[in-house]
Order: sequence, then structure tokens, then C-alpha cells
Amino acid sequence: MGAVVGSLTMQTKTRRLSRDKNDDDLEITMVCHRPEGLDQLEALTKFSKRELQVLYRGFKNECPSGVVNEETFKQIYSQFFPHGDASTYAHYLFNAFDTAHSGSIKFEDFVTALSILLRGSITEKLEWTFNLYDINRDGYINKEEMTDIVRAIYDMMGKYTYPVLKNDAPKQHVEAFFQKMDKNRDGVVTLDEFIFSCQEDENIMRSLQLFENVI
Ligand SMILES: [Ca+2]
Ligand SMILES: [Ca+2]
Repeated sequence: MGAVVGSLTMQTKTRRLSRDKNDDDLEITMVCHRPEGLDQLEALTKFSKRELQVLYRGFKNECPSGVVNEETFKQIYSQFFPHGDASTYAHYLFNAFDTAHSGSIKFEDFVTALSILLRGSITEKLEWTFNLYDINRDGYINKEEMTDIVRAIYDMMGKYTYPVLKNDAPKQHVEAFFQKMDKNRDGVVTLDEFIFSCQEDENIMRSLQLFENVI
């Protein structure tokens, strides 16, 4: 479980750092063109205007149209996992970012999620992660959903990360997850069970806190 949340956080960090490298001179343009949006975003997120400008520059660099569709998202995301197949996990992530189910991620969606993942409270981060795992968004994580997520993460990491991975490893991972999280043994994990169990787990808590000071 720690690995699941940890890998998500790690990917976010990788993504963020890559954006930073080529952000310099578009900020003024953005201030001129989108001052109202910037104010709103500053209120919505835990980023300063300056940080939002830098993030926006990076976002527009990769997505000049201002929105990311799923295909583009998968292409960008997959670059960070050259040894694995990240497309399925990217699909789930895309849906978690695309909160309005619009089929595209706008800059607002992107920075809202990033704000939670990097600067949100523990509860906010866990809620976000829960929503990522709750694939059909019915308010519960069932074993099928968890199996799909775990398999997607294993695929993404690729055979070089897990050279001796056995075929039933994802199943064991899911069983361990449910053993730990499904407190009332009804076969599904609720948000309350998820938050409670994660807070008991030192590894998960560490991985959630690890990147708070990155930006
Ligand atoms: Ca569900
Ligand atoms: Ca339960």
C-alpha cells in the first residue's frame, strides 16, 4: 500500500521538477492576459501567483492548446516510465485529474490536483488518492478496483523494477490491502476506513509527507 501511494507521489514530483527547468519568461505575458484567472487560482490553491505563473508556463509549453486530452496525457506521462507500460495507470490518473469528466484536463484541474498532492493536508491527499482508486466513483474501493490499480502500477514500473515478480503478486498486494483497510470486513473500503488505515501506516504517511517542501 505504501508503494502504491508512494509511487503516485513520486511521479507527481518527477513531473513537477521536469516542468521547472524551462520556465522563465512567459510570466509577464500571462499576467497581462489572465489576471482574473490568476486571482481565482490563487484563492483555489495553495500556490502563490508567481508559482502559478511558472506552472502555467510549463503547462502551455507542453500543451499549447491549454487543455490536455487523455492521449496527450498518456504520452507525456509515459515518458517517465520508459521500462514499463504506464498507459493504464495514466488513464486512472487522468480521470482523477479530470474531476468534471470533461475528457480534458485544463490548467485549473492540473494545479488544483497538484496543490492537494504537494501542499494539501494529509486528509486532502488521502481523499484525492481514494478517489483515484475508486474507479467507478461509487464511494467504495472494491477488490476489483484495487486489483486494476495495482496491476496498472506493476505494468508501469515494468519488469526491470520487479525482475522476480510473480504473476500472483498483485493479488497478494490487494489481499494485504484489504486485510489492513477493510475494518468491518464487508468487502469494500470506505473513505473513512481508507483514511483511518493510512494514518496508522508509517510508510504511507512518510510517502505522503515527503514532497511537501519541494516547491
Ligand atoms: Ca468503487
Ligand atoms: Ca469496509
